[in-house]
Amino acid sequence: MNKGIVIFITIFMTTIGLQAKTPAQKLFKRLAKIQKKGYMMGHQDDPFYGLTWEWDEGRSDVLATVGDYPAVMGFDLGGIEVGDKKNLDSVPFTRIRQEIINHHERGGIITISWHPRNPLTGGTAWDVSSKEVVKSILSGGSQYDKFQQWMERVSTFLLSLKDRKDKPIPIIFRPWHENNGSWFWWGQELCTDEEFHGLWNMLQDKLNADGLSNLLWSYSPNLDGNWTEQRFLERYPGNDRVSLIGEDAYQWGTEEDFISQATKDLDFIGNFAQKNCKLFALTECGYRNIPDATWWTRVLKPVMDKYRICYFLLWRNYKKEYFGPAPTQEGADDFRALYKASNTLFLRDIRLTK
Ligand code: BMA
Repeated sequence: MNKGIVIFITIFMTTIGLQAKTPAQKLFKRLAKIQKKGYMMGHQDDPFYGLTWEWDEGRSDVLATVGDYPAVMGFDLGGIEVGDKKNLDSVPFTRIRQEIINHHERGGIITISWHPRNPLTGGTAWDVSSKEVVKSILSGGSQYDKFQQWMERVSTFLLSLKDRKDKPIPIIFRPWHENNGSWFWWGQELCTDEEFHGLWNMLQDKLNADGLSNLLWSYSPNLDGNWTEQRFLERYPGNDRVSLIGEDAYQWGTEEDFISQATKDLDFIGNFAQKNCKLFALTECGYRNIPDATWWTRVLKPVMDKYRICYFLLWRNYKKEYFGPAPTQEGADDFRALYKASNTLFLRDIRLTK
């Protein structure tokens, strides 16, 4: 073919590609816009239960504390793979679907994680008794067929997430998270780099093939404190497979350790994300049961203020172990101060940003 025609066709196809935006591409644009104003507050399982209630409709500990919903809500699909009606934290999948639709309709953003059971042993996602699990579900492995069915069930649920006009709801999808730790069957010591890439690609290729154009893929290792580019790249799925890079960063030990590790990691990931045109977020964070009533504005906020993250997601408010605010919790006033800051974004701050 004539070279001129080839160039013309290439430009034409690229232009069409840019115009024909998928829901995931639109979400990317929206997040990039929001990120310029500040960072969003997110909460896992927010509309299902809180410190003093469970299963009521329309309630939220964040709403009760500050008068607005979180901008981002997180949901987990653990259990769907085996056909359970409720997820690993006893939330019915029908209710999860309904609250995803509710939050989308009110202008909020949704992120989904998945803690699948261990396909080789039948244990939980935290069953690390065998190092053969990832290998067993890849092509040629003994659990290959079973895992194909597990992915099919995830796909069916994701395909059912439609708005009132029957359009797919955009989702930040965050599988195989905290993979640099070794507490999940897909963790660092539980599979080789090659196996991890095989696992990521198998799920992503399957969901893409099923037409899920509404998934914005998030790669989220855990707080590390020792990233080098070389180490990070060993398991990074690749620029063509990831749109958002996040980190799950909790304070488990001292405040000094948390601040120094988080700062080191966010310096690295922030830089890497910017160089590679990726969004960047604290995809999970918190301080279990918030034993320090000033933690929000004294420890967490100064760390987050240094970076262009687009959101932080606090983990769920389960009575025995909670990470978000609640009106009855000692840190509630301090969380209200965090809410009032001009760079922290809740639902009302983002719902009109398209
Ligand atoms: C963990 C804990 C567990 C929960 C899991 C998945 O961090 O909160 O209780 O089952 O997340 O949500």
